[in-house]
Amino acid sequence: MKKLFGLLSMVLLITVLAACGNGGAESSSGEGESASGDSGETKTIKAGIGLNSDHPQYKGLLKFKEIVEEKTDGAIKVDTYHSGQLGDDRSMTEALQLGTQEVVVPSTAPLANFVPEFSVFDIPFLFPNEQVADEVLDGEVGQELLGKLEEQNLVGLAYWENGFRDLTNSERAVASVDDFDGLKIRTMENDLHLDAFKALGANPTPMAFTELFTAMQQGTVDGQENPYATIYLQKFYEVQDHVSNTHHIYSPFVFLMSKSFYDGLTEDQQKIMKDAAVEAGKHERKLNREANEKYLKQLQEEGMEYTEISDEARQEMVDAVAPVIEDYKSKIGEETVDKVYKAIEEAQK
Ligand code: TK8
Repeated sequence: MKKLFGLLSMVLLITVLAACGNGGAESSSGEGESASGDSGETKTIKAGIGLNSDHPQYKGLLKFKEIVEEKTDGAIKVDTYHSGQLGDDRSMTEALQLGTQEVVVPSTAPLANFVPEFSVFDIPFLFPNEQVADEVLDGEVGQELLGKLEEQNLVGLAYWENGFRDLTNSERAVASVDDFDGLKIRTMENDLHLDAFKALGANPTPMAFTELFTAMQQGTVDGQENPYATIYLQKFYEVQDHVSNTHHIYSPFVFLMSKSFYDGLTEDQQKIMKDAAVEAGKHERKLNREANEKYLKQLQEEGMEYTEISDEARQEMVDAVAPVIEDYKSKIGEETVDKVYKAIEEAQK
């Protein structure tokens, strides 16, 4: 009897797992179902990110979970995974396309491999500050770009923030373009980043974030670039000695949902997803800005040497990457580039 019961619960478990695993693609929930799920069927969202549980990105994901589970009365459950437990940005995005994962919040840079227009945000020194970035991303052109993700079986629900990126390395203090000479810098998997660092004189290598710590530890690369919050919370100070406020790029995150899962939801549920992604994003942006403000000091307390980039030195960097930007305009799409530049101008009025 005991054995039979064990067998039955096993079968039940497998059935439940299979139902969750298909990402709701063959959803039986039907059109008329309310947000709270009249049929009593529970859907589970597997949501993964690359950063660890101390990072605002994870706090944002927990906020999303809280809102969704409350607003759907438990009809949709959210399981959260951090630290690349489900993979890196690129492989998780592919999992969304396949319908084996429902949510990921990647940087926009690797997304350019799916929708080239996203590379517009990889133009160095594009956004002057976070407020302008918010306006452009949450405004018309930002939302238009999210729409392009549909062709890739992805639904872009909101922009979150990774933030302004700063350079760290284990070789030398970087104060100007000359100091980049030959530095082995890990970049995100993005061609524009790669070419921009080459133009600065560095020796860049693209690599998934999940490989980065070990690569720095083993000396495969000398350095990397990420916002202070990541440098601190991922303990990069343990393997990096120098940090400079290059602020060379503002890195957005995009909150992505698998299209097959999203399409299987009721209209009410879809709205709950969108609202929750936006709301959680506001929370994440706020925490992230607080974090980026406080962690530079803590990095110095951990023993990193801080080098300030003068206005003059930054202008040299702007000039060094200018030909690369020119070259990429047509690859990104002139129309998108122009629209973004215009929106930035508008936002500064
Ligand atoms: C986390 C990444 C990461 C990004 C990078 O998954 O790869 O350097 O800045 O933080 O999105």
